[in-house]
Amino acid sequence: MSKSKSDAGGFSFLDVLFSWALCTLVLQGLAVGQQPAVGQIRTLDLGSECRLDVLYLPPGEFMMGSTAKERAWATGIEGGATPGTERESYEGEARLTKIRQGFWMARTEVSVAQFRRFAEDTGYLTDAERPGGKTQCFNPEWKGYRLTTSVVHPWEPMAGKSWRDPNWQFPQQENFPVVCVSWADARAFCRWLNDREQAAGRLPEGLEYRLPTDAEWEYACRGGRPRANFWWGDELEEGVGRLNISAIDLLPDRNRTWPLARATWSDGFAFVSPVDHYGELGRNGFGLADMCGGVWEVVLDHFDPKGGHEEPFFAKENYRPVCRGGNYFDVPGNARCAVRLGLMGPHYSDSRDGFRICLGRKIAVPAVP
Ligand SMILES: [Ca+2]
Repeated sequence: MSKSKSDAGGFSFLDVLFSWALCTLVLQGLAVGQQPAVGQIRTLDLGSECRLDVLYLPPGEFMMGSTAKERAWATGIEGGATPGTERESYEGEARLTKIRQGFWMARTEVSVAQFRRFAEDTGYLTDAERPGGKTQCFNPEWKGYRLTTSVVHPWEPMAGKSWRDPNWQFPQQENFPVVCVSWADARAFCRWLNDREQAAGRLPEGLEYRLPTDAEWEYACRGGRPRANFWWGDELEEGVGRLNISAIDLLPDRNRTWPLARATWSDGFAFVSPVDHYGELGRNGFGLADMCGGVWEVVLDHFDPKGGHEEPFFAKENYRPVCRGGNYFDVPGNARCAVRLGLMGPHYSDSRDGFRICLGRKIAVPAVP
């Protein structure tokens, strides 16, 4: 049989249609391939056998902020937060918020070991370590609140203390979250990561390592679940074995717990705990650990007392970074997904405050004195 003209070399309509369909599928496949799978892990090698995992979070939307019912719970018997303060109003009313671009969030708060790699590699001195620097640390002479007479706060500004020695009454550990670092220090850590990854040709086009925005943080904290007090739901009791807050844990060398403790179980630590200590049970729907409790996590935005913004918010003065998630010393009402506070300033640090990094779209941050 002789071949028809189209078989021999020309293209029939069906050939063209088939090629177009194949081409479209391949292009779609490439586009899909560019989107990492949810929960996909990138492991950063920080040198000296120190690593840092970031997990992919897809674009999405969530309800940011809290409801009147939630805020009433927070300041009630179980939540334990102080009624009558402005604090809960900082969360804003629950509103639909969009995360338009996926990003990679660190599984844990930055650890002492990870921060040490940065400090050793660059010789960087944190705000607390510079001449005249101070950081807020626990005062071991502290007797209690004396709420009926005068409030005596357990944390005081101290010189000579830093992330290397946050004045714990026990040895600092490499797997603790780093604390006593400021917003400026956290951003310097991110710059180091960017430089390092860029030099190694590992920094993805159009992305940067940075602090997550206020909205990205809360989206990440909620772990893809409907709005609730905590990432696992509304019930405090379901937090057993999931987080480190003020619970039934004796203070070092004392036969007492934090006086305002409300969690009715032992989480194992009166002060800081190792990152990801609670393993699978302590990880949310996105696989992120210690989003509630542990240490406060400073984010990129400046503080707007009316609530967090979908797009990052930067003030023209009063540069007060936002911190999220509560810490080991907080009552349950102050360690919810919606909780946010403004720090004193970009150079302020505290042994209850640390940070977590992400890899996301580039965001221009105005220069801050
Ligand atoms: Ca935390």
